[in-house]
Amino acid sequence: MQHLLDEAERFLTTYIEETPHTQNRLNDVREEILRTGNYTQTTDELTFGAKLAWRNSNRCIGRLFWDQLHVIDARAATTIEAIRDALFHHIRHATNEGRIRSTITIFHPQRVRVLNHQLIRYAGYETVDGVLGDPASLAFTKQCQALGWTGQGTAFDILPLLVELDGQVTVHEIPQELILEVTIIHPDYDLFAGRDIKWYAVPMISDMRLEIGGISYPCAPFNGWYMGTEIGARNLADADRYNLLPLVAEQLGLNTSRERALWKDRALVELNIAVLESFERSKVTIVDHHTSAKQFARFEKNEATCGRDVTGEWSWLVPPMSGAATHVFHKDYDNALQRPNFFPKQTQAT
Ligand code: HEM
Ligand code: NRG
Repeated sequence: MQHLLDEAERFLTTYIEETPHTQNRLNDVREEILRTGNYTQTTDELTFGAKLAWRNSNRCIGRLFWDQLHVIDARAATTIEAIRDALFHHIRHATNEGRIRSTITIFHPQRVRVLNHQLIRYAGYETVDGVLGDPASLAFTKQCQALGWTGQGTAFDILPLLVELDGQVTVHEIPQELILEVTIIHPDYDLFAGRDIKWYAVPMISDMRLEIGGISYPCAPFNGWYMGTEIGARNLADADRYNLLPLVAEQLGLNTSRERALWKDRALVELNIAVLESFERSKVTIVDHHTSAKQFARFEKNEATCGRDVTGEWSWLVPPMSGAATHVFHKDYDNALQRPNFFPKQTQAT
């Protein structure tokens, strides 16, 4: 109770400080907590809180745009149909035919959960020839199959949504017309030997808990757009993901028998060029890591101007290729935790 009172007071004080003209709800909220042990935030408080949570996300290099977040209050969606429709609406609104809008949908704090890691993600299957699809999805894919779902068996099967309402889990296939994907094609080389390689347009994280003013929202899927390296230097490149560097290097005619020939590095560059060019040609929002780092520098400057300290987690902020070519590499960041924020699901509210 005292913890909730303190957190509510801290949040509402920040809200009033940063947005003058706002009605001071402190006394009402304090009274509500003392009377009921809880309080309900207004949609305005939710909106401001979600933006602050993004601003405080130490691992995120995309924070320049923290104030431009579309916040959808879906706390009233408490039937399975309403929840499913709100999730479909999020995907459609965020995707916006490629002109991606940063969006968060906030569901009822107690009754609703989504079990997916991201709203759109590819399945992974164990086969005799190794993993088919995304190895990161093996466990979740099994869970979907145990609930009766079967995929097509391609390397890029879109997983269904697993929605939990009052403890009951249901499976929902996402309509094909809501899913925007980009086929990855290099402008000059056939990188994949004719294989169809693609990625979905919008990363929509659905397994983090949003905390605002002492209230936890375990179901609050959010998205921005991709930084190219997330796809080109990690999802398609990591040895324990799609592991495409050996194929790309071979297609580029590189000598893969000597590490010091830097074939992985050369393959990475061309793969990342292919990702950025393909998104651009498909008119789907994406940012390269150099531009993203520059935008982050502007964020740091803006925050200093407002008299706020920027916290950050260096090992996540530095892009997974050409790190030292960005200013982020050459600075220290204080990884102090500020609230509101997003938390991995397991973490306690303390
Ligand atoms: C992490 C970029 C929007 C919250 C990240 C990462 C990148 C990134 C590159 C590191 C991911 C990784 O290494 O796996 C961007 C870009 C955005 C954007 C380019 C475009 C607008 C957002 C939004 C939110 C957000 C809208 C929330 C409202 C976070 C959080 C993490 C993160 C919480 C850490 C995730 C984790 O711990 O797994 N972002 N982001 N970002 N971002 Fe952003
Ligand atoms: N690396 C993950 C996505 C993590 C979040 N990245 C963002 N977030 N860009 C991947 O799927 O590759 N965002 O909200 O835009």
